[in-house]
Amino acid sequence: MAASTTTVFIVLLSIFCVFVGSGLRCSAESCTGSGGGDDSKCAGATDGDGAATECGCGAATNRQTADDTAAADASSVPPPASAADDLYTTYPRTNRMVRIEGGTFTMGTDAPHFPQDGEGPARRVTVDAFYVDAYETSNAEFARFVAATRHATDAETFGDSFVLEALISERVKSDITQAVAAAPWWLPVKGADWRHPEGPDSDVRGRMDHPAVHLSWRDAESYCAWAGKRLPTEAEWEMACRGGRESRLYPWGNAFMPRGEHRANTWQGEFPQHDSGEDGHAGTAPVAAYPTNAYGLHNVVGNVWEWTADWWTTRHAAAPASNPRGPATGSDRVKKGGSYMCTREYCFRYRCAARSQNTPDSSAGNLGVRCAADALPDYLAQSAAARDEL
Ligand SMILES: [Ca+2]
Ligand SMILES: [Ca+2]
Repeated sequence: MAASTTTVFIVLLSIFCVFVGSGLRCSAESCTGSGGGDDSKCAGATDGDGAATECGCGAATNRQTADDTAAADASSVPPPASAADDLYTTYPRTNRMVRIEGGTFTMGTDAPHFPQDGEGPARRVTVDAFYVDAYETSNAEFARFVAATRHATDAETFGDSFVLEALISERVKSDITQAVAAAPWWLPVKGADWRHPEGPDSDVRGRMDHPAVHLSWRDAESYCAWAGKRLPTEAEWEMACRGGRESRLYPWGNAFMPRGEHRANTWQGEFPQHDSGEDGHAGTAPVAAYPTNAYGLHNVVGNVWEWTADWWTTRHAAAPASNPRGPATGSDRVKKGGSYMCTREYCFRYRCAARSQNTPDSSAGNLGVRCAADALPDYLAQSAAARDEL
C-alpha cells in the first residue's frame, strides 16, 4: 500500500486530536481525522444538546491520494477472480426503481444535531420528478456490473480500504502495523474490497443480497451509469428519504422505534467493540430488510451510507431553491443516511437531514450507493410492463 505510512500518520493524528484536543469520545463514523487537513473540526464540536460528540464525520476514511494518483489511473487492472461472479444469478433482482413525483419539501433542519455538518438551515427546495432505486445496491447487482465491465473498484486498485476494527480477524489484524492496530475504530486493511468486506479472509458468499460496500464515489458513479441511472443529488436523496413527511427526523417519523419496532439497521451495544444486533442485524442487513418508507424505499437511513452527486459544502442559502446541485467544485462528495455503525451516542446521522462527506476515491466497509434516474431505464420499464401483464 503506497500510502500506508501516510494513512497510519493520519489515523494516529486523528486519535491524538480526539483525545488530546478535547477529550471527545469518537467513533469510526464520528471521528474525522484530518484526512482533509482540517483539524478545526476536531475542537470542541458538540451536538444540539451541547454534549461533546463529534469531530466531523466520515473523513477519517478519506484516502490520501497524493502518492496514489498513478495507481488510481490503473483502470485496466482486472479484478481478481472470485466465486462471487457465479453467485449473483441465484438472487432476486433488487434494481427496481420508484418514481418520486416532483414537488417542494423542506430540506435540512433549523434544529441541527451537528451544525458543523451544515444540516441547516431548513429551506424550501423544489425538485423535478425523478426515479430512485428502492434498494441500496446489493452485492448481487454490483457483481453483475463487474461481470459485464470488469470494473476494478478504487479499493481493489489502491489495494486497501477501511474496515471497522471489531470486524477484522485476528490474523489480518496481525498484519497491520502495531501503531494502527492500537486504533480502536477504522483500520486500513490490505485486500479489503467489495468482495472481501472484512479483509482478504472474508467473502460475500451468503451476503449477495446485502449492500455492496467499499464503493468509492467513482465506483458508485460508474455503477449507476452502467445501469442506465445516475447518482441522486443530495436534494433528491433527502426528498426520497423523507417520504412525503415534512420536517421529521426519520423516513417514518420522529420516533426512532415506533411501537417498539426497529425500522433501520443501526448499532446496539458498546461501540465500537460489540454490535449486539438487537435490531436483527449485526453488521450489514439484506437490502430488502426492514419496512419501507411511504415512498417504498428500504434502508434509506442506516445499513450503509449512500453517495450523492453533490460536492460537499456546509454553507447553504436559506432562500428557496429549484433542483439544487451543490457547489460547482469541491474536494469531497456528500454521503447520506448513516450506517449500521451509527449509534445515538456516537454518530446520530441516521436522519434525513444528516450528512457527511468523503473524497471521491475513498471507500469503507459501510459505504455504498443507491442510484437515481430522470426516466426509468428501458429494461426496467419493459420488466415492469411484463409484470403488469401477469
Ligand atoms: Ca444493527
Ligand atoms: Ca442506507
